[in-house]
Amino acid sequence: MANVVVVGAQWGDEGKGKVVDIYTENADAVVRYQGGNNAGHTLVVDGEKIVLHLIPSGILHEGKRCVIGNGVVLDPEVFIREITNLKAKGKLQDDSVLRLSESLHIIMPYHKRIDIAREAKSGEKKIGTTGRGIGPAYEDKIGRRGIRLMDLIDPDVFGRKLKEFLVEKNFILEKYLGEEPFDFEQIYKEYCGYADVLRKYVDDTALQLYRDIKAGKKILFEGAQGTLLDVDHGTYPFVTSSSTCAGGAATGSGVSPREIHEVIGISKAYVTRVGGGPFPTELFDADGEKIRQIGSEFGATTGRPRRCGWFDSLVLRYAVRVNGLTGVALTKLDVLDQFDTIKVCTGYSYNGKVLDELPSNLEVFSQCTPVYEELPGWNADITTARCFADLPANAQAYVKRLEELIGCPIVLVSVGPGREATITLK
Ligand code: 2SA
Ligand code: GDP
Ligand code: MG
Repeated sequence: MANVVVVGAQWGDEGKGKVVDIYTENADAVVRYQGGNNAGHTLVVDGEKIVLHLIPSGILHEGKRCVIGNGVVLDPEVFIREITNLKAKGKLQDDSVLRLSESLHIIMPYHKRIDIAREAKSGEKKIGTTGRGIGPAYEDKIGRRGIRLMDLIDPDVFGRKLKEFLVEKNFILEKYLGEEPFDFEQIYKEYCGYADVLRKYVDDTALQLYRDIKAGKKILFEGAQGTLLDVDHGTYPFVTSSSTCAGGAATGSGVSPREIHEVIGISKAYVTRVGGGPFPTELFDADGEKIRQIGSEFGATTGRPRRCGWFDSLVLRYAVRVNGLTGVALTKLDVLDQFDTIKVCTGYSYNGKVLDELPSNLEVFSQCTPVYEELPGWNADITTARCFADLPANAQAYVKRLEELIGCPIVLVSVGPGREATITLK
């Protein structure tokens, strides 16, 4: 009966795509509830790699409904490219499985231009966004000047709203950011073309999900980015502009919080972050580079190198708390196969004191330095392990120690990018 939310427990790219693909086996519908094509969720099935940006990671399972909820901001051009690519690979043969909330907000060309121009203007203080227009699109949503999918597919409403909103956007672009303004006719024509493709996917998805739940169907919610990128609970302002935590699953889909039964946090066996902002366990030495190379730590959307560091148990404890995690899936354990010693952060040193909880003040957080515990590595290839007993003793001890430190059961261990490289524990 469980409806499950999968969330990133760190700063994103924990391997949510892989885990959602696996969990889809036991679900009837998979729902993206926030973010947009800033996300890059990688699936490796039968050796074939697929990176999804908008479409839920359940799409490779035939017959499972894939829903893009009201909390997502959708770039129609990217969505159309993604469905075209999937169809070319022989997937998504039945369009009726893919449903778009009529209430989701549309990313417009001016959102992307503003995102990129603002970052360029911010110099040292830039967030390190993906440049996909995510922040500006959410600003317009909250500012009540967004264009929703239901507006886009009605040419009259779309034309009226676009004309009205473009006045302010062009003013900001020209006068404040020194950028080229947009031409109404050009956007209108281009986006009406997208609307014609999108129309058949549009639905009242909140109602559909309500009916599914009443009929006893199981829903899997797929979070994007991670807990510390949440606009409320993350390392603000170095965050994305949506509610990445488990609470976002309810508001971003229209499903009641009473219908959510489990929350699984996905965590790497170390930490990565892409973009700016504090990261206490970040490594600037050969170990960091080794993790980046072995773990192929490069952005799945932008290709940017990810910052790498040791496992931080304060981050995980925080994720357990703000998401109410019922379990943790620990990924990329195999990336640590070739280390003699592995460090784990157990506290932060700040102003002569040791903190054991993540400070909410960014000024404090930026000045925290990690207190480490050292564990022996296992120096063995674990990629073929398929049950816990297959892991070398030191790898087992590492997993057990993390479980103890974070205070939440580790329910899955991933030892490679492929679907098969997975150990289920509970
Ligand atoms: P944005 O574009 O406004 O959401 O950026 C704001 C911050 O959120 C971070 N962010 C991400 N962090 C990790 N992974 C993301 N997806 C891609 C991936 C990232 C990529 O899967 O690798 O390819 O670069 C993602 N999306 C947003 C971002 O770095 C900013 O810190
Ligand atoms: P997501 O955004 O959380 O879905 O994660 P990404 O797809 O951005 O990044 C995770 C990367 O790690 C992808 O390239 C995955 O194929 C890969 N991956 C996932 N789990 C494992 C694992 O256990 N071991 C290794 N080596 N790679 C993994
Ligand atoms: Mg990613």
